[in-house]
Order: sequence, then C-alpha cells, then structure tokens
Amino acid sequence: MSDLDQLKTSLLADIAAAADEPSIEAVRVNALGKKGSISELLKTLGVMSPEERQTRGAAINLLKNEVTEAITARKAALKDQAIAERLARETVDVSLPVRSSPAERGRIHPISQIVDEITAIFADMGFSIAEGPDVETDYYNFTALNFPEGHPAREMHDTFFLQPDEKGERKVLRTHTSPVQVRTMEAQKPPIRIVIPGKTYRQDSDATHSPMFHQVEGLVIDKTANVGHLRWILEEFCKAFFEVDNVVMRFRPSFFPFTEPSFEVDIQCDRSSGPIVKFGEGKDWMEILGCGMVHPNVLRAGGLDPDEYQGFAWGMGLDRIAMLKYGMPDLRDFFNADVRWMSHYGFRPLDVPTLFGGLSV
Ligand code: 2U9
Repeated sequence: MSDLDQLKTSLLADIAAAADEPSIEAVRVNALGKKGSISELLKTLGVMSPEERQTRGAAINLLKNEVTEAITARKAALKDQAIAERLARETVDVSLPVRSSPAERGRIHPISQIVDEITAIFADMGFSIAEGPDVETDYYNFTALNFPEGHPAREMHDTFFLQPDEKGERKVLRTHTSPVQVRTMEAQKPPIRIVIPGKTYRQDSDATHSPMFHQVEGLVIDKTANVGHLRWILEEFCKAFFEVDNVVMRFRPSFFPFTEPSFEVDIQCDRSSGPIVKFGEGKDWMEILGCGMVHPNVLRAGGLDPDEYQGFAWGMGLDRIAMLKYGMPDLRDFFNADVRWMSHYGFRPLDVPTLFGGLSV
C-alpha cells in the first residue's frame, strides 16, 4: 500500500470515528490545516519534477479532494445529529399554563385603589391634592384645630406621643389629616379647594380598628362657601364613588372642635345581602363621614379673617369604606402583607381609576 493510500485509510477511519462536531473539526485541522498531513504533502509539489508532479501531484490532489468531501459529508451528518439530539432533549410542554410576568402578577393595594378613586372624583370637581407630615406638632394636630389645652377631645383621639425633643416639645403621630388643612391655609390664599388623603394614627386595635389607618379629608374656603355647596359636593362624591345614579343622604347634628355647625352623614343602603352593602337602594342607613362649616377659631389659626372668609370641611375613614365597597371582612388583613390576600383583593396596576373609564373595573 502506498504512503498516500495508508494516509487515506487512516484519515477516513478518523473521519468515521469522529463522534461530534468538535472532533470532526480536529480531524480537518490535522489533515487540511496549515500544518496538516495533506497540506505538508501539497508543499512538496513545488520541488517535484514536471513528470513526478503529473503522477504524484495528481494523486495528492485526489487524496485532498476525497478527504475534503468525506469531512464535509461527516460534518453535515454530525450537525443533523446534534440538532436531532437537541430537539429530543428540549421538549416543550405546550399544555403548561403560561407563567405571567411579575408586572402582570403585581397588585395595587385596595387602600391605594380607594385613594386613587377618591382623588380622581375630587380632581374632576377642581380640587387639588395636599399632603403633610405624619409626625406633627401638638399645635397643628390639636391647638390650631380648636382643641383647648386639657380638653377631653384630645384624650378621645388616643394619641401616640413621641419622646420630648431637646426643647421639651412632645411631637405626635397625627391623629387626623386636618393639620394639613391648617398648613395649607397658612401657605395659600383662598379660594382653597383641597383633598388630603393620608395615614393617621390612634391607639386602637381590633377587627375594625388599626393603630395606623387612613383618612381622606377635604376643605373648601372662599367668601361664600356654605352647607348647600357642601351637601352637593358630598352627594356627587357618593354617587361617583359607590357607582350609583342616586343616593339618599341624611345629615345629623354632631360635634367636632374644628367645625360649627357639625354633622355626621349617613347614606341609605341595603345591608340584607351579606358583607357587600348595596348603596342607592334599601331601607338601612350607614354613617360614612363627618363634616361641617370650619370653626372661626380654626380660620383664625390659618391666618384668615372669619368676617371675610368661610368654608366647609369633611373627613372620612378610608379603611372602613374600602371594606364596605369591596367586601373585606377583617381590617387587620390590610396590613399583613400576604400576597395571597393581595392577589385576591388587589387591583391590576394598569386599570387606573378614572371617571370616564370606570373607577373599579
Ligand atoms: C380644618 C377644618 C375642619 C375635617 C372633618 C370630620 C368632620 C370627621 C372623622 C371621620 C371618620 C375622622 O376617620 S374618622 O374617624 N372626621 O368626622 N373631619 S370635619 O374638618 C376640618 C379639618 C381641617 C382646618
């Protein structure tokens, strides 16, 4: 057997034995690469006599073509084999449920949803949103709101007090969002039309009370604001919020230090069918908020002359309203950070409440 035949036999055996794409590439480099066995033979063509080149040169070229063809064919076969193996390995179970992305699984907390709904309603009536600090001075939380020093109304609020600071001043966690209205009156000239959603704090804890809870309050101040305007605004609010065409409201006289006269407002409803109360129908009454004309002392504390300006304000607890509207039985679940509760009661982030698109979809 000639040396060329021997080489051919050995290379064809290597080609047949190559079991994967990297192995066949190694065989190619050994034979046809820069220093490969066939490439070395081709280099000898230059020093051959013309006769020798015709016979041995032709034989070397033939060997090169045969080996190249064999490598190409084996490469293609190994590539097909690799694809077939990968397809067999990477099976996809199309019957599995589609895994939703975190953005789709995320939920808006019912309290945030209620705040968005209420601010959408009041923004539509021309109100702005105002905010203020959770840690307040005794002055803004009580004194400016006409709570006299040592008055029992201060005790009623079950206040959380902070340690006194270096000046001996004892700050509080605000017991209502009303300090924000006083701060706004000081900073802004009437007409004022604001709503204030926010966290509030009182020492109280059971199935319907949490030490941290949420309120939305509202304030209107100008030269002619009166109880008729207040009533219309609250009626429009209730119709939009409870998504009904009509509400029947009842104003009962009440007492708050910061308003005079003061009222508690009930709306007619139907409580006969379980935890979700129906509004705009029925024979029951439910208290939903308090309101009144701003007390002259409070106007003065805000830097306004009660002989020139007057106004009205209202306040409501959001947590109870959220429980009523969406049928959640226990307030404590609101703050347990349980994702199962959130995926049941939460709202989709892209379903932003608007008056034209619907508040709660
Ligand atoms: C200023 C003047 C007046 C806000 C008001 C109420 C009536 C009220 C309660 C409802 C349930 C608080 O969460 S709750 O316990 N609030 O009944 N709030 S009038 O009156 C103000 C506020 C600020 C300067």
